[in-house]
Amino acid sequence: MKIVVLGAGAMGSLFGGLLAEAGQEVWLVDVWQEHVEAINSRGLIIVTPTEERTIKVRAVTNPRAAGEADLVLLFVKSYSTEEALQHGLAVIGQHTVVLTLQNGVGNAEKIERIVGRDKVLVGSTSFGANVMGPGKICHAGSGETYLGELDGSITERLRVIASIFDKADLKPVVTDNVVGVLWTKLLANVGINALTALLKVRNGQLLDITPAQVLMEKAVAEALRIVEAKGIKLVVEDPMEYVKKVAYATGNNISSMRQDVERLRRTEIDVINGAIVKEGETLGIPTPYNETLLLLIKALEATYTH
Ligand code: KPL
Repeated sequence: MKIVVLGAGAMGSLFGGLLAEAGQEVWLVDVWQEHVEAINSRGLIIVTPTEERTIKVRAVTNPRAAGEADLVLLFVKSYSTEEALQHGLAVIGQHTVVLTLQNGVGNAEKIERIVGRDKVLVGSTSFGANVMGPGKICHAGSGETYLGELDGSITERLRVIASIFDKADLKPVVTDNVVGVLWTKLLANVGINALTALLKVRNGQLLDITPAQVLMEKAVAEALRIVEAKGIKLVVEDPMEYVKKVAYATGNNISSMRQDVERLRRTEIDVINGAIVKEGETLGIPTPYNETLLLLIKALEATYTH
């Protein structure tokens, strides 16, 4: 299967690298020239706690070079979705399937407006990776990779992709409720990401700071009201406990939003706490804690240029 990864940051490179190692034809596409050049000249280096290995995989800055793909994995930041797809239209043919593995909610809707609903698959992964330098990434942790159709059906194409992911040890789980999976993960991001970025703490420290834990609970409680109003079926029994468990289990992590803020990069706040605020406005549900977190992160982003 020919797989094109749009957005070969840490996670895109990890998925692409593991799939190439498992024998698939993989093309990594990214705007980071140095990363692309390093991968082409000496291979993609994947570092784990026990080993360092080099994988041969193609990398390009211009997706046109890759040609038409069977499967596109979309890993770009949520705010770059439209631009990346427009830029990558050359790889999308009549039979190409586009699988979003991005953070937050609302990405699938953006993609289907460009490529059509029938081409879109949705995924959510709890694998972890960080960029160590051009052409070198750290595989920080393995979890599951949920895969689903937007309408909840279990299709042959889902099974085929799951079997390919399985051979690459990407721990696929085919689900009839991928929307529930996405919203469950969103709750953890709503409770953890903005607060860790604002307080400059690791995920687990939120549990040791009482006012931070109160803010986490308030933001998650607002999100749960939205979940209920939308009739979304979460995939955990006790969502509040789940968010705390994620903070504990990823206790030593520097959240993706804190990393973005520290590197003076735009964050994904719009598809996390921002998504809760937007849904609240549509549904007539007040979301003052999420709105405050959204505005504080936006204010922080605005200071980058001052
Ligand atoms: O997904 C995450 C992120 O940092 O974006 C969490 C779950 C908070 C782990 O760091």
